[in-house]
Amino acid sequence: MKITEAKVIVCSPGRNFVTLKITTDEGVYGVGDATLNGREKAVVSYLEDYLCPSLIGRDPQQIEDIWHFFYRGAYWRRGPVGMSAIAAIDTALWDIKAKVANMPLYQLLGGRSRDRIMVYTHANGNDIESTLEQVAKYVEKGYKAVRVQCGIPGIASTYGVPKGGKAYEPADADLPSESVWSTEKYLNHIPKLFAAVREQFGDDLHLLHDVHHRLTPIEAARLGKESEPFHLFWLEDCVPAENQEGWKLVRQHTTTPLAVGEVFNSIHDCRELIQSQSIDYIRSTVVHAGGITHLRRIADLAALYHVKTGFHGATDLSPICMGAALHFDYWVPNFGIQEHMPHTEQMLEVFPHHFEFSDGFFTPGEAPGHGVDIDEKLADKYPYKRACLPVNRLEDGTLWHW
Ligand code: KDG
Ligand code: MG
Repeated sequence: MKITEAKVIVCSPGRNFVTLKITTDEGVYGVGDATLNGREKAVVSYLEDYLCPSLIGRDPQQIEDIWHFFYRGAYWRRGPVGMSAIAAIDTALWDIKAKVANMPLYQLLGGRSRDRIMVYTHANGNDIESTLEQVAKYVEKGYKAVRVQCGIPGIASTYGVPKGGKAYEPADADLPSESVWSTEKYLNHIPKLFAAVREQFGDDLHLLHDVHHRLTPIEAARLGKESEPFHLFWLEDCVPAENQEGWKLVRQHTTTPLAVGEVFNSIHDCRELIQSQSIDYIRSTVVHAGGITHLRRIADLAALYHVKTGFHGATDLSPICMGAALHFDYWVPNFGIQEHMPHTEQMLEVFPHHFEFSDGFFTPGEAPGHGVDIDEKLADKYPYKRACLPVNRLEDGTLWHW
């Protein structure tokens, strides 16, 4: 079997997605997600100008060798652009292998380790009251786990909270929009949200929160400590993680479980965090962390240190990433939870899929491969439109982490 075509498809059914389709001389094809929110075209160029030409004529069954050809062979290693491109190739190749084997991908990985996959979704509101209404809506839909974010008094807008009643979309402008951040106001307010959720919904609902990289380790330690009475499932990205040592400080001060990794693209980004047992959940997912092949290495390392998976699943990862992640979740022994920020009907129409949601849980479906395809004709109707992520400044104008 030989690869005859590797085509990059860019579309924007409500938001931008980059998809790689690899076709073989036997007619079997596979698809992979290559979307890097706000930097989509950089991955398109990396694939089209450098990687795709080298794929033609190769045996698509040699997934491991192809992975190393593009990782070691590039000389320049790691980084979100390169690793997202490699991930797309890897995902498409696993899709092909599973289709050739006539098996759903999870069977090829080793079979399922659970009956269904617990997901969490996002409840967001301008204030505590409207956030509680959202939580109630998702509990009603069957979700067992909900991430809560709310507006902070005195701050005009904040991460995770939509403007004007629309669905939350972070890449909101042609050029980066600017928001203002106050750590003090946030720290004084956010524990009140957790208290209100527990008060109204009791102890059984799994409660999550995303700090989105905005605190220093000692500030995160304070939030972790103050959150302890509300038994969070996790506190996510409480500090930026380039300095992996910083997390040890947070860890020493709190028993609140910690999650990190949606911006990681390599096992080396989380090696120290995992080995020092500074975290509880690793969030790197298929599209940004080198595909199934590399994510498997991360999950296996994590398992040795009691760290579970909790893959990133925002809407800027395409339904293809979601499908592949769900197969991985079905198999991976140290599964924790899967994020689910629902795609719109318009997006789901472009990506026909087999995964199913019921009562707070997903199953990946039994179709051969990862079970997600792209309708190219429909995709063509939605041309790319540049959309950038915002930047964040402190109240005195200093550029901060968004
Ligand atoms: O593109 C950035 C988003 O994927 C990110 O802001 C979402 O933090 C996020 C999450 O936890 O889903
Ligand atoms: Mg996050």
